[in-house]
Amino acid sequence: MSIKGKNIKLYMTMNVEHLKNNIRHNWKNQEVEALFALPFNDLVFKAAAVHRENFNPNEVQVSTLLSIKTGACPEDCKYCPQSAHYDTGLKKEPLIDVAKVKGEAQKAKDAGASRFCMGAAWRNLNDRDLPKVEEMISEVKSLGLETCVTLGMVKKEQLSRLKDAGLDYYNHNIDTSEEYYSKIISTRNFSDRLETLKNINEAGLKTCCGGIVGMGETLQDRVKMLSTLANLPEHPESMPINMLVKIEGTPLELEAEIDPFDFIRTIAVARIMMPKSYVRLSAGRENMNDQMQALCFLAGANSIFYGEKLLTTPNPKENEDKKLFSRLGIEIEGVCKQNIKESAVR
Ligand code: SAM
Ligand code: DTB
Ligand code: SF4
Repeated sequence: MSIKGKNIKLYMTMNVEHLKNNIRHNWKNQEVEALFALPFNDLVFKAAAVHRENFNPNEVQVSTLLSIKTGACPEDCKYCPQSAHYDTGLKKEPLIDVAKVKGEAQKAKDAGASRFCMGAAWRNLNDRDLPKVEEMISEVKSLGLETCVTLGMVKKEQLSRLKDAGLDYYNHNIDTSEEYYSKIISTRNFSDRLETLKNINEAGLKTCCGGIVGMGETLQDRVKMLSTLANLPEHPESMPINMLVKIEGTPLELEAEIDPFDFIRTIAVARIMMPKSYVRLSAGRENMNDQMQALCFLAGANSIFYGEKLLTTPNPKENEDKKLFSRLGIEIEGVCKQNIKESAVR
């Protein structure tokens, strides 16, 4: 077959209505492997086709993060600067004041964020901290922002209270494949993660769940991680794909660099498998150039963390992201331009 003929065949198999509503929960690892094995251009083209059938490809949702309790975490996640098991030189901070959270949320809103995500270095949410977290959520919600928290393991009754306080999303990542999980974390197991995800879903909250790429996992681990996510009873509404931020003092400090194309492939496969999920280009953007980020957006990423800090590590400044968006003709989703205070992003 001529190259032209092959391209037409590829296009015919892609440009069909089923791309729109093809929500599947029965992905087989072999099929996912086959997606990863496609030539890069074919994979990105397919992912971009699915993306534009389901979203405006020139819009990106932006969320801002705030660490509400920093460091001294009892868990031993090998990637994390906040684990008490490693000496990363991080300054610990107890649960911060509600007024501080409100101030930071207002700044995030002024800079153009539509969602505010509060993260705590906890193994699980303790009932003792619940009232203060509820207050934080309702204050952020009252500013007209979407709310998200990531607080570790959480019970259904606690989630109902958070929902009543105005919570929209709960972030809880599976991080990697079930098989690789015990190589990365020993203080909890993969089924603990799935149990919490079940609680989130049953409490009627939106799920934000994804993972980390570049922790020394194999291609099979990436395949299995994405299959687990896609085969959940419902696809997570929001799916952060983090590129490992290598932190001095953690066991993954000297991990080998991931090939940027392999990272982009992971985004593309996630987009194809979960057509209606927001795939977030998450941690690691400080180590990505503009071209790599542009390819991630082409491959179906349509959300970012926005603001110069993630939880404890740096992230590109808002004005850098705005410049990149402007060069790519990308608009921030759901935010009226007049609402973004110019002074807030300089
Ligand atoms: N303690 C809670 C938990 O682990 O679920 C919430 C906070 S924890 C910092 C949230 C997520 O941040 C982790 O699941 C992981 O995916 C991500 N993360 C932490 N450190 C990271 C790093 N160095 N590079 C990339 N992602 C990281
Ligand atoms: C997610 O998947 N990535 C964010 C958010 N969810 C909570 C956290 C990234 C943390 C990167 C390391 C740090 O800044 O501490
Ligand atoms: Fe603690 Fe979460 Fe970091 Fe693991 S990822 S050490 S649970 S803060």
